[in-house]
Amino acid sequence: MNLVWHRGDLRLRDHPALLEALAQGPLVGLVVLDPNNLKTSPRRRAWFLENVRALREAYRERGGALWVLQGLPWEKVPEAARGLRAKAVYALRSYTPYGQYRDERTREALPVPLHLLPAPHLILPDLPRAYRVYTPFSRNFQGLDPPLPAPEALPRGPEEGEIPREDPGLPLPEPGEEAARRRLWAFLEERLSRYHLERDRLDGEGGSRLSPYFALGVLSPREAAWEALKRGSEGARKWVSELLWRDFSYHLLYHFPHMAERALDERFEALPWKEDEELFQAWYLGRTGVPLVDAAMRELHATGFLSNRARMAVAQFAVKHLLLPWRRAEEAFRHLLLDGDRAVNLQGWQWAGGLGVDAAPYFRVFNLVAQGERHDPEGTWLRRFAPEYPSYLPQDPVVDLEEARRRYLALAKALPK
Ligand code: FAD
Ligand code: IRF
Repeated sequence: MNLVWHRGDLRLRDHPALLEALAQGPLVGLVVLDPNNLKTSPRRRAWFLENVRALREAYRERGGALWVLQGLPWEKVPEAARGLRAKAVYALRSYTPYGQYRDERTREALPVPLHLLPAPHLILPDLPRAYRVYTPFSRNFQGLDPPLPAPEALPRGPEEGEIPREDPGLPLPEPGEEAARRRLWAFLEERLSRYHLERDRLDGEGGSRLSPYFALGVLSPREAAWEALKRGSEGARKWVSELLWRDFSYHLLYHFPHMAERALDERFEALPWKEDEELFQAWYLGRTGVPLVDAAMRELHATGFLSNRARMAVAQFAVKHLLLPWRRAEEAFRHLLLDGDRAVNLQGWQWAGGLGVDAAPYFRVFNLVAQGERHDPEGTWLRRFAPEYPSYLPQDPVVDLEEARRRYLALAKALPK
């Protein structure tokens, strides 16, 4: 008997560890509900739990069994291994700081080997060379191995553990691998070829909305990229380049773990960040008087999703115009997102905020009126989420956009070279 330990890979397809274990004989799947991962918002806990439930169903449909235990992995994985007399534990390697710590600690506590296989990234995060700029990083992409099929049948085994229910407080997308794949297929057929033209829409309808699935590994990014590249349009290449941004995020955090706490370019830590609770709440709740920012933050609270354009705008506004302590804002923002992911969100914030990721020049500051008019030309998105505004012009804003822009530029210019 072997154990296949699922973590951020709640799927059966394109899963090297599952196939490797299957080749060895009988197996049981395992998810550990880890308090270190689950101290987040109810919506995110619920999204994780519902996808675990879907994974258990997928195991059952193939005749297999998924154990779900609650507690610390370095206690629960050895417990499961002993209970099942497992010969080994198989999992996909994690590259995040906590994931690496957890896996080492679990390895030490296990009476049997822990085999960590490379996860199907487009570019493995642990390249020997560390890049801070996306384009040279992306040149490491050398095509893809074809995705692996899901096992048609799984060996029978005992099932153990309840999956708790949690009220997410908002409607969730349909969980599970089959739902993710239906969405992928619809996107590939209906929108992929126009992706490069539509991806900046503020309503997010130009994109795939697959990020909540990618965040939990319900869908394999390698499989998604493989399917897109088969279709080979300009839209497909652009879409795959966004999946590479995802891997770039893991790469950055792997090589520069300090960016979880400080700006990648640490000089920016010296900006006069404003510990102003009222200002923070105005931003967080979407009451800044800047229509684009307010619509975005309210959409995020209501739905757990936001387009990339809107994310860039609200993050940049928080960092550059408001000088809010960016770590706190980044964290609060992440707990609202169903796709919230530490590595990707940190990259997004530090890129949009000009804090050292990529070649994003600090002096680029969005015009939040023009952005709204350009990327929501009919104003439908604005009317939906912030209907009190007749246009993208600020109304009694917490800061004057132009003044705040100049203040930020002067501060940034004065930083030591
Ligand atoms: P699509 O446009 O269909 O792209 C396909 C996939 O590529 C996405 O699902 C996602 O996995 C990946 N991707 C797309 N854009 C990016 C990007 N800029 N960086 C990294 N990966 C990308 N994405 C998250 O998944 N989790 C986060 O916590 C997160 N936080 C962000 C914070 C900020 C400030 C910014 C600017 C971006 C953030 N992003 C985050 C990236 C991006 O906004 C979302 O992945 C995207 O909007 C999701 O929509 P989609 O699935 O329709 O993407
Ligand atoms: N992985 C686990 O093994 N156990 C859990 O309880 C997890 N809960 C999560 C909740 C949310 C909202 C997300 C991800 C998880 N993950 C859990 C996946 C982790 O990201 C993954 O384990 C990673 O390796 C830890 I989003 O850094």
